[in-house]
Amino acid sequence: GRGVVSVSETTATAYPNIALIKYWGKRDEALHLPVTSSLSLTLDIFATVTDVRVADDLPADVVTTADGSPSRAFTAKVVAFLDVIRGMASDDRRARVHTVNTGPTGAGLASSASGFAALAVAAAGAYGLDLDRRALSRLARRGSGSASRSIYGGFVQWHRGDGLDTAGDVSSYAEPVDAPQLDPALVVALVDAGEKAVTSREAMRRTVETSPFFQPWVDASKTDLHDMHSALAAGDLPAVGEIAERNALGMHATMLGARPAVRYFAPGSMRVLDRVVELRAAGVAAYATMDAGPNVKVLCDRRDSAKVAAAVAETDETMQVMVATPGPGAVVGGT
Ligand code: 2P0
Repeated sequence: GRGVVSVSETTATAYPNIALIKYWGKRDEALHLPVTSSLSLTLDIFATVTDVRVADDLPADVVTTADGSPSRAFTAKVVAFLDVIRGMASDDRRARVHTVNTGPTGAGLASSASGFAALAVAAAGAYGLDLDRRALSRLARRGSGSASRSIYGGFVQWHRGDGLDTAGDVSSYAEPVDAPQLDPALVVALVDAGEKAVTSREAMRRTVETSPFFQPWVDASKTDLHDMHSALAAGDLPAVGEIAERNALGMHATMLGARPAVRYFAPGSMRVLDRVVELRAAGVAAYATMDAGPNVKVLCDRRDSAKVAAAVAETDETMQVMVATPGPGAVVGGT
């Protein structure tokens, strides 16, 4: 240095998103280019707040979380992500990253989506990159595919994009999808808030490489996405829910077909899925979706959310049940 330490710091907040049309499988592992396009709803709970402080007197990146220091694997992902940003900014300085997650980590509740969306916004700011939303969504994708969607609030589509390398990277971004007539809620049933046994990254890879059911789901997903756009535009919640549920269960079927199989369903998940079927039989429009973990999220109208939450909670008195509604995109600043 020149005897003066230069420091720049940015804090950002982002929320998780839950996919109604899932992202499952990559066509490029390094750039996180997906096999399919996906569509999600950003939530208003479980925010991640991340602070990035760049200083030229730091010998190495330092990553901390609310409960101390994170796993080696998490730190390695953050450092790799910062390397991408340093390349874009032509800036070699190291950074101190502090991240606070208000939701459970690694339990299929999209902590990596809120985490890398917040990190993308905070690190872009701290390294002085002036990026628009689309560029931020492409950047967040480099940390975790689903993070591209958490740059925006509400309903969001992440385009698979075309081609590989630069062409793929440029065309695989997220953008918001309008659904002005819908007033949805997602009831989140925390069947098990612990860390999952198989990471989604490993589970995806195994599914793509070994499951005979993967390609049929990819084909079906195209139809699901098309139908989902019609349902969102029409404000047809039962149609949105039916499409989301079939897409999610189909994704889990691809995993059950992997060798060895990947199974995220737990007994408690099944009880919630049964309860959702009972709710529908009783005339309540409620539809389930599940990600890379045993937790179940139930899509319904906001007016039905208390009733749905109570019905879901009855399946296990010890289980935590939360009601989420559409949340905002990633922003600079704390909560
Ligand atoms: C999704 N999931 O669309 C799907 C559905 C889980 C099940 O995106 O490898 O953490 O970092 O790109 O984004 C979770 O995978 O995976 C995920 P990487 P990510 O939300």
